[in-house]
Amino acid sequence: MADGYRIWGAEVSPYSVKVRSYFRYKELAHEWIVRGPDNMEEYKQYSKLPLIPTVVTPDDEGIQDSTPIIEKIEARHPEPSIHPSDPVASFVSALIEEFGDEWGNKWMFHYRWAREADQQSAGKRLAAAMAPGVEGDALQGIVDGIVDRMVNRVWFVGSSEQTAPAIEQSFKDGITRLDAHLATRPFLFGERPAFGDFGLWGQVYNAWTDPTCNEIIEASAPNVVAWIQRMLEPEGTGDFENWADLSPTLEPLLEEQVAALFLPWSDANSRAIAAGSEEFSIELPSGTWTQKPQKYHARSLGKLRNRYQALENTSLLDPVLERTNCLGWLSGS
Ligand SMILES: N[C@@H](CCC(=O)N[C@@H](CS)C(=O)NCC(=O)O)C(=O)O
Repeated sequence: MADGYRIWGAEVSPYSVKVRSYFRYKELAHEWIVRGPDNMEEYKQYSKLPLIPTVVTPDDEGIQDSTPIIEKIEARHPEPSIHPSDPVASFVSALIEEFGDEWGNKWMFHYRWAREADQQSAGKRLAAAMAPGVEGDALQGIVDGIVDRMVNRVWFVGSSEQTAPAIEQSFKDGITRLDAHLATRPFLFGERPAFGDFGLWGQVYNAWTDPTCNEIIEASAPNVVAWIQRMLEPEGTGDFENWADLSPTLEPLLEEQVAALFLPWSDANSRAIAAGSEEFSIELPSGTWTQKPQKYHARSLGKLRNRYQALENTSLLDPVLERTNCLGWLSGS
């Protein structure tokens, strides 16, 4: 039995750094293990799926999937809580966590593999972890293989010539909204990080490590830059804010990004999975969006809807969800 937790991950993996940021915030003893050839066999023993992060608990249980990982660890170590006590803020935090994981990932993944400079930058960092010590032409050969594989996989998250302008506009608009919101607070929900910070941050931080997104964020969003850096080793036990204080700058993000783009996309994706369709198309305000459905996201939308339906009293939450056009997508009405 080890003293602490072990996290298999990589700096280039948004879900891995999300979980690491959470462990750092909670001050839980852990070892960060960059998955590579030297530890692959051990990694496999604990991983049902070939994905990172994989967390191994002190009693030697392997757990995967960043959202359930955080939920499980939070149940074991509830203080300091990552869930605001204000019921509206608490649900919105979970909504933003899901938005970050699923839509923020489209931002990051699309930009990372769309342009030569980003492909090479990420390809080199991935290759360095996969083949430590390899240099020169041999390293470039690995980079080229990675880039080729990833560029041919961007359709998986819905990135294509058709959707590229919509994804890039969504990223820029989202960053602008986040910057305004973070102008007067260190974290999305107040003086300490919430569930929503971790999910969204993993993606935005990774985007920031890539040249094109780095330039956009650095040029236009100083408060987002400060938050990106703060969330690497988050600290803070101050209070979460009430919804009344958060709403003026968070509701525009909910309305323009979560309700107008992400939830209709997620609902259409989930219907396509249920119908066994090979492909789905949806009209978003940014234009037609066509892609192959993503099974994992249908499950996570189901979990978010269950979270909403399990709430005993939604009298404060519903007007906010209604006003921002999120309600119908969550309540099924
Ligand atoms: N839903 C999972 C997604 C994990 C995931 O997609 N991980 C990616 C890296 S960010 C991965 O492991 N891809 C395959 C690989 O790198 O071998 C989570 O939240 O942990």
